[in-house]
Amino acid sequence: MSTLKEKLYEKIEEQRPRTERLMNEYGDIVIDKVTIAQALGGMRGIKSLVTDISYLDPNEGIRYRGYTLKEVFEKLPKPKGSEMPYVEGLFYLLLTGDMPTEKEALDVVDEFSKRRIIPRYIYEVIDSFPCCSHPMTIFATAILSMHRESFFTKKYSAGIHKKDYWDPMYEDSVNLLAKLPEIATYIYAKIYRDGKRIQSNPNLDFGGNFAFMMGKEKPYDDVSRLHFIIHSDHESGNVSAHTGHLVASSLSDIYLSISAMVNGLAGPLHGLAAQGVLQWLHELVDRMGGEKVIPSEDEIKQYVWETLNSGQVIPGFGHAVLRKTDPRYALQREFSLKYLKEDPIFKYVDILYKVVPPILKEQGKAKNPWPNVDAQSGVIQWHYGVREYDFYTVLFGIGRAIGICANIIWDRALGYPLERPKSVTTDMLEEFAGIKKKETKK
Ligand code: CMX
Repeated sequence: MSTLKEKLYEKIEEQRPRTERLMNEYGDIVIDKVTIAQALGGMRGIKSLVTDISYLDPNEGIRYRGYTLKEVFEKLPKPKGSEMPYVEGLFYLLLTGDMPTEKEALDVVDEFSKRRIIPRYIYEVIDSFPCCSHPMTIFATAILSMHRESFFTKKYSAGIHKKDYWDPMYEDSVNLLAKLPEIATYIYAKIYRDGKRIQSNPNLDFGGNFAFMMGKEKPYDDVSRLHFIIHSDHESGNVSAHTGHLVASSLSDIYLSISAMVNGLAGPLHGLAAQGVLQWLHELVDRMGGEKVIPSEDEIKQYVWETLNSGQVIPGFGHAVLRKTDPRYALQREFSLKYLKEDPIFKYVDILYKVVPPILKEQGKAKNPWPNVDAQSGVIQWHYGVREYDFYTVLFGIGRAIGICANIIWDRALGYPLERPKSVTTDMLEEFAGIKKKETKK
């Protein structure tokens, strides 16, 4: 058994009695109520999911296993000469709740490296897509097609005790996560580089190997580590995490679950906003007459108002839970101020940071006028030469898969059941509201 798996097993044994006690002895304690507005309004804020992997405070932002992002970046072990930590160390932290030592992180690097090679048919699946297919569609399908590799599915058919479900889910998760950089970079090569792919380097870590296969020099390896780590988890209720958890709750394996989560991430109100920001910015750049012309604040204000007045959202701003600037945005901004200060597109993003929040406040609709993670991620990719913005959400998906796999392994370890909330009809809501009498059926 790997060190990580052994540690995980210890943690599962510690955690199970806590969950069982809460369920068996305190199951009737009320933790929330549900209003009509919440039932009609996308279940905002209803406390009905449990995860220990991360917690999102509306004002402070995300914490992974109790650590702020700043602490995560300070404390996780880093490859020599790199500013950003091993992504594999983050997986260790998310799964076990313990900050890994360098050796523990390197064990995971080794485990991922051994499992990185993708089956041949995946290349054929990717190659079979017609031109103009969106990379997220290809990414989701490639993951889905690996369902046949599922160790969990085989074990389940053969008969496995419920308490052991987490074990093959762990194996499937590591098998899948280790392959995501290869799958994504093959898609990138196929769509944007005439199929000219760079083979992986088994001596590199997750972020380093990704940069290598993208054909990028330093510091793109750190850009990749930063990107994957900040996108990995955002508690359980966001569309991608919730989709992954929901699908896995029917005991669908990790390939089915992660493919489904990728589809949720591909929507413009969620991960696709990373692409949306750059698309929207380039419309402005074109209008200004090119990147070299930096618009005035007034010109940008006018553009923002035009977007709002045409009934569209400003991509990269607002959030369903956060009520302050997203710390994931702040971290990327800090990186950009260090490395991209003179980048013309960053200058646009910088002006937007000043201009958009007061406008959204003045408009008075968005509950959170501040920027989210997607407002900054694309400009960094753009700066380092990844200019095909359709691809940005795939990068988000690689990161997000790490957190969701950790969550799903724990779902199985703690025996979380099939998810099945109850629906009501509009008539019933009107009866709750007292505006309609309950009709008795004759
Ligand atoms: N621009 C314009 N209007 C916005 C807005 C924005 N950036 N953010 C919210 N609003 C509007 C909503 O569309 C909604 O309008 P209606 O009442 O007409 O429906 C109103 O303000 C209230 O929305 P809210 O409660 O503040 O926000 P929601 O929880 O409904 O939605 C989110 C959250 C992220 C979908 C929304 O802020 C948005 O559309 N942002 C732009 C897209 C984006 O950046 N998405 C990425 C989020 C991060 C991620 O998941 O990757």
